[in-house]
Amino acid sequence: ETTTTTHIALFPSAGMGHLTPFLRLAAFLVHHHCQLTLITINPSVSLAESRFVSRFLSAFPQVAHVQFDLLPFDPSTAKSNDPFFIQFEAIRSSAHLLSPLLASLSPRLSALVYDVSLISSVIPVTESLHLPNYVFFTSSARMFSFFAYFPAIASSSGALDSALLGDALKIPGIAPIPRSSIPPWLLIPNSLFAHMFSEDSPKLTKVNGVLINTFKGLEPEALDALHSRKHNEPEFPPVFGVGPLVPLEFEKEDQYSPAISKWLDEQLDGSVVYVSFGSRTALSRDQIREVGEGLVKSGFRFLWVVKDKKVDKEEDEGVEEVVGKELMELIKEKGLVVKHWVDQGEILGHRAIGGFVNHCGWNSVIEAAWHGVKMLGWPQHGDQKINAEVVEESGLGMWVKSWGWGGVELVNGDEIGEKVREMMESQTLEVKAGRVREEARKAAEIGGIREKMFKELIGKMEQ
Ligand code: BUP
Repeated sequence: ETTTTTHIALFPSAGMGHLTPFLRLAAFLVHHHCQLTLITINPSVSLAESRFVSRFLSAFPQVAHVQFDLLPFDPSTAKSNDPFFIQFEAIRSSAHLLSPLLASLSPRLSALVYDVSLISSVIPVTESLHLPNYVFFTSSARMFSFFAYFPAIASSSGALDSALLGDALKIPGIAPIPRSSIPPWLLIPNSLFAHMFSEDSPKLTKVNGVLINTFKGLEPEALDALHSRKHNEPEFPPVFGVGPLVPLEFEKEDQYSPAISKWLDEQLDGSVVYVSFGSRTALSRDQIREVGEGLVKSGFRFLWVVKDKKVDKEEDEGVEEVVGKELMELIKEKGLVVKHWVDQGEILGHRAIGGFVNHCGWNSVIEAAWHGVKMLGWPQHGDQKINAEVVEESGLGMWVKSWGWGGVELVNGDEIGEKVREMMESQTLEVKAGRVREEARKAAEIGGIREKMFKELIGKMEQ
């Protein structure tokens, strides 16, 4: 019988894309006999987040839970009008309150694991408490390479220096990042992300370790470069590829799953396209309708999750109103369209799913890799084009470079239909995605690289 000695506090940030991998990480740490305290932000931005936390806590009663109450924050002072990013700023400005909270936890903490968006505000706290701090980077290793290299190419305004950038950003050890793939915010002086990257990245020297939800079979290039320090400073912390962090039992959503499973059960193997742009991307009404037309034109059956508002609490219209009555009639014959949270893990694992049209949010990429479902990436914002490059390079899928960032230019239905068909009909992609699945399964085996990484990480925390 192993005794529990390592007490770790976890501090995730806003949005399901951040919370999901954190709670999966938590489940693995419990499995490795760590004692945990989960700190959650009160109030949360979306309903999906509070529901997810409740499900986690009822499945893991041994995990202690502390709510972190944010100080009042005036959104008009924020550098963004996106509710999730406003929350990032609100958390950053309340972070000093963590100090008494962490100091009061018992037994004494071995480490704090926190979201990458909080580096500058958390470090003073962990320094004052002499508490080892670990950053969970909730995107790809390729994106982390970019983050770690950022100070070398930023101008004094914090944004990327256009003159230094040229057509592509050359970071030693990884394939160049084309200018068009750089998150647009980072080219805008004093934007929230330019500010965060330029403030936070140099502070990596004060971080004890970085966790990334990835594995060598998916991202050999970036992980090798990071481990051999081809572009990160020697004094930067070690990187732990703790992935694949995949959907777990506690996540199961029962409310709508039976209807979706029933529909999928009636379809042929590999015949259905699953379409979702993640938890916080609402396409414009016009773009939604083009997507619908494209799916109908592709000739394939489809399961499509529509989002009309960034924040789920604000969704107030029915699917028919959003998609349009006429289109809905056409869709009904070929597809299932829903406007609620679905169990994505279960869907991607269903034998009927043959392809995934997705924005390349990193969790979705990992989930597609886990099930070997080939992807048509359609990056919308932020890190997603850099993630799409990983999707293509690994063989998991394809993406269309001429489709711009989300909301900039309308992509028409004909083109969408054509690309969906190309992806669905590609045998090559199917074989390659199958290989990525094998790599993911190998990494997750008992005695595999994921377990090795967890052991190394916990060993370091125990020192
Ligand atoms: Br929508 C939706 N069901 O209906 P990403 C999402 N998910 O399980 P994002 C569901 O949320 P960021 C749904 O499986 C994934 O684990 C999905 O994270 C799950 O994208 C997660 O894929 C979404 O990283 O976050 O939400 O855009 O922008 O932070 O990448």
